[in-house]
Amino acid sequence: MPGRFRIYFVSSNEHKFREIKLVLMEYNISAIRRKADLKEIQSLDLEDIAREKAFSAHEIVKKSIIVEDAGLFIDALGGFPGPYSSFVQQTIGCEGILTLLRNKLSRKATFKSALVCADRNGKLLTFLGGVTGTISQDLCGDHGFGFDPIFIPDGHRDTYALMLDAEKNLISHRAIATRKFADWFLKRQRTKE
Ligand code: ITT
Repeated sequence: MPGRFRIYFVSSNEHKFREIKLVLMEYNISAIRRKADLKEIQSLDLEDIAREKAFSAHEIVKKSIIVEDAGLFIDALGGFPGPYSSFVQQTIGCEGILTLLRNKLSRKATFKSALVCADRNGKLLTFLGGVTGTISQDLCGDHGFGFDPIFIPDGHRDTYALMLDAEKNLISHRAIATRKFADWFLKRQRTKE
């Protein structure tokens, strides 16, 4: 059943869309996907990257939109791959990260998400989410995407890839940012009514 409210989610990534859509359904908000490979600026700050993406997405869609930028920040690698997560996933992948961590004492990492909403007039608002965890010794699990098979969130024994979307959505960096957005969005709709 379609939600009472609608928002466009602009992304090239089907997995991110599925996760965000599921969270927003809880708030009666329908996420509609617009596929676009948005230009990404070079920055060490996910928020800056997401805001630029939101600006470009709004130029294309010309309606209220959300975009999201996420990255895995590994302590022993000085925060790498962080904003370079997409490139690193496409090149050395999860196995490459495990190789880089061989012999490292710390396997601590943080998954971060920056979700940016551009309203109808192009005004930008940012919502952040983060989850700390550890990098597993081996790849584990078939669900999800990207670095899911090697990230174990704190307080859990399983990697993200051993969780179904609905389970990952109870705790993930993306779900935290998305829930912050949904709370703000619904509050704004109520003040309009
Ligand atoms: P957009 O078009 O929305 O930008 P993208 O795939 O480039 O899609 P991001 O820049 O947000 O998405 O993420 C960069 C990469 O980080 C992504 O391709 C994955 O490899 C990895 N990643 C992001 N979120 C993840 C998650 O929840 N679980 C596992 N890997 C993730």
